[in-house]
Amino acid sequence: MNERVQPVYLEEKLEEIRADGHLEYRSKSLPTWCPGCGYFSMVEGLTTALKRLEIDSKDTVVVSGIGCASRFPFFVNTYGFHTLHGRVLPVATGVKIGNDALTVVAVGGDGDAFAIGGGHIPHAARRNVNLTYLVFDNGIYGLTKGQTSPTSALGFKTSSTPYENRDAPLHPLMMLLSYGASWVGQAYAGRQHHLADMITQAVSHQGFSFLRVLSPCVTFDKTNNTYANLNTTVRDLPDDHDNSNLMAAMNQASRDDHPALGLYYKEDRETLEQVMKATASRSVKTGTGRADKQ
Ligand SMILES: Cc1ncc(C[n+]2csc(CCOP(=O)(O)OP(=O)(O)O)c2C)c(N)n1
Ligand code: SF4
Ligand SMILES: [Mg+2]
Repeated sequence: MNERVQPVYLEEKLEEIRADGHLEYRSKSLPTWCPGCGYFSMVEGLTTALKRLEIDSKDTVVVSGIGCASRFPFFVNTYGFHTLHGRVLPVATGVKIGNDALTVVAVGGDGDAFAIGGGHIPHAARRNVNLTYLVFDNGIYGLTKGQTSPTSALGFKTSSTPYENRDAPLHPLMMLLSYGASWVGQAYAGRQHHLADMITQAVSHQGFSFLRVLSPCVTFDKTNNTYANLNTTVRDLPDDHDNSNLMAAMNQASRDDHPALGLYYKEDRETLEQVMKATASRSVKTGTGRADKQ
């Protein structure tokens, strides 16, 4: 006979949630996302990661673009910057260059990242700016009521493609790997503990870390990136995946029929801030750049 399921009492659950202290990273504003939106997991994931890494709120800046995903800074108790559509990375890069003691987390949706903001990603990646970029990929424009995005599936019927989407989707992981991102991973809003682990790793990485988070838009997508579909299609990266091997990472990233979760690729190399400091100290030593030497 099946054991009876024991009830979970609200007070006990609240005590459990409060116990590890990550709630101190939540702001006083309740998220305004639709009930069931995958984005709630990201708030849980980032606050858990900051607590685990013992990074002070006052030393953290969360920068976002525009979109449902980009409302994120309002819901965390850190410094925040809600910028313009597609401009999250230039602003986040500026914040990091201005004060490299800060932990900088850039956040946005798939439209913000790969449509209007697509031109900025390769440069942040190749320069290895020491920040984390979390892209919440729901394959749709949520905020503007459900148009196709650059990651929408072929055949997807949306408000901008009432017959069907005929534009082939981009491959975000393949793009980031070829752009030279030094940390590339994938997570899923429906696997919250794994998501928190991945955000923790991404934030700890010294260099440009890119985490794509697959996330259902429960309001405007009833057919594609639903929890029911993603629960059956996502898989883990194979145990023997070598995340120092770029070709192995690309091989896994190209298989988007069953998207794999985990760390695809990681490499340690000089960050933009290190390059800039080295260049500045060379300039001081050689005197180049001084008006009296020109
Ligand atoms: C310059 C500019 N162009 C267009 C818009 C309208 N707009 C706001 S959010 C958005 C797309 C949002 O989609 P995504 O980035 O995927 O975020 P989501 O809402 O799905 O989280 C668009 C086109 C805008 N705000 N500014
Ligand atoms: S419209 Fe979609 S992406 Fe936006 S909050 Fe609602 S469920 Fe989330
Ligand atoms: Mg989107």
